[in-house]
Amino acid sequence: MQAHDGMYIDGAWRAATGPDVIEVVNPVDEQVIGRVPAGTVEDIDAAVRAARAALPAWAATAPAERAARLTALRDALVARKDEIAGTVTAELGSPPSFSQSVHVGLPILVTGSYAELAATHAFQEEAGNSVIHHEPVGVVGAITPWNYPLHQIVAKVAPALAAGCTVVLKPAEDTPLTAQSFAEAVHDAGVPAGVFNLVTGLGPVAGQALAEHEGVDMVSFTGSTAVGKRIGATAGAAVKKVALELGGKSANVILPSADLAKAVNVGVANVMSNSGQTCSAWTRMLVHRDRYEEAVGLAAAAAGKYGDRIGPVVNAKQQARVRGYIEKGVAEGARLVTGGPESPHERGYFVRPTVFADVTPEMTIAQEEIFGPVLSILRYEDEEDALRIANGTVYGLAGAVWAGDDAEAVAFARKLETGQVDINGGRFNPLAPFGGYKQSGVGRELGAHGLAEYLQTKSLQFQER
Ligand code: TXE
Repeated sequence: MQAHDGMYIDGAWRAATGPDVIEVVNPVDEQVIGRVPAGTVEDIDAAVRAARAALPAWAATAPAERAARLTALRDALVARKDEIAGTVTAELGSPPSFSQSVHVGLPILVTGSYAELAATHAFQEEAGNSVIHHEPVGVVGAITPWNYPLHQIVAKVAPALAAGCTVVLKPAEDTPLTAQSFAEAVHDAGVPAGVFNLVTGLGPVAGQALAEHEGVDMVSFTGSTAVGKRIGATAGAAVKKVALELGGKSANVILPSADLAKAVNVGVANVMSNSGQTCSAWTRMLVHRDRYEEAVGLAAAAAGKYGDRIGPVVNAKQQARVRGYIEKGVAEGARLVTGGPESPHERGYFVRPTVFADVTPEMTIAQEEIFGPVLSILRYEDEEDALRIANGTVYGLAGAVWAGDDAEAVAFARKLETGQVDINGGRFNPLAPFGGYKQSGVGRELGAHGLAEYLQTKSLQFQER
């Protein structure tokens, strides 16, 4: 695949300062499909300087101008839709139709929503004798993962630009080609030089240098809880603003009055989607004991339908990690209903769609994020028990509640310690804030709340108003 051998800094592709490269591998056939430069501390420094230099002018633009650039960015993404979807499929191994509809379709929606929000958001308000201004935080260091390569970038860059911030992006090692296509779309959109900068590279080198850089006012990170905690600690020590979107172990609570077949089928599809590499995936299905075996049968049938037609996970390390969790589930006494740790193909990082029954809340597979196509089905005695199990992990990112009517599901959802709940199936809303309770993170992405993360407030007091 076509790859740039430099960094996008100050509106142009510049030669990288170091000799190292990162090989990008197609997880379906393990072939190298491209090489990008591994950024150094110097590359990060150059990008941060460019972002700082561009900040005063961009922060001072009228919101309508920022809205116009974001509309142009959405149009540029639409124009490159096929190209980017092909790149995501090549880097991540996801099926082409899913790359089109979700991996590129959602970021287009989100970019459009921020074009509108930039134009309509109240950047100024009044309270008594004060006028309150919502001003950009400054230079944002964005560090993103590979699981939704374009969406994770857009969920940070679009609100940051809408707010009037400038950005340095360090994307995941596994999916840098999508990030390069995004940089080209930003360029096509006429976003001024230095407002958006891209440095590809390794997390512990380029990522860490970005998180620690004194010229960065805010770090926005999505990734593992372990790295997120470190970034949070570093940012805290430097009194720097931070947004963290970390892991999840979300519960799909099926109350006795629910349409069981629908709840189970949608639940299985949710876990298998993107080969299970979704932080908000409903990886724990909670079913009342009276309908438990019926649900297990339905889940096995639904998972079985995938056969081997599920995409791979992103790399060999993730494959080994997911298989390790499946082995642990068996070792700890869970009942393997379908799937298993063996690879279905000789080549590629595939994992079989796997369903476990008789999973108890303290088991490792019920507590830790697996990030693969693995569903755990747990049994509950009554609603109180269901709530205790659902809230009984360190995470709180998403979840689902199914009941005979929405009101009953809502009453239960209000008691869940989690940032987003789908009621009787739900539907994606680019304006709904997304983010975690507990160790799932700090801050929110998407919609007006996502925009507010990139703003700080200044109040002006008058004697009379
Ligand atoms: O994540 P990392 P990995 C979870 C999921 C997965 C696990 C490991 O459970 O199995 O994390 O995935 C950059 N300073 N999620 O190893 O390492 C890195 O280069 C600064 C959940 O891929 O956290 C990449 O850009 N940056 C998640 C980004 O952090 C550093 C999505 C994420 O990589 C760094 C992905 C450092 N010291 C994984 N080390 C979600 N919440 O959606 C790494 N990075």
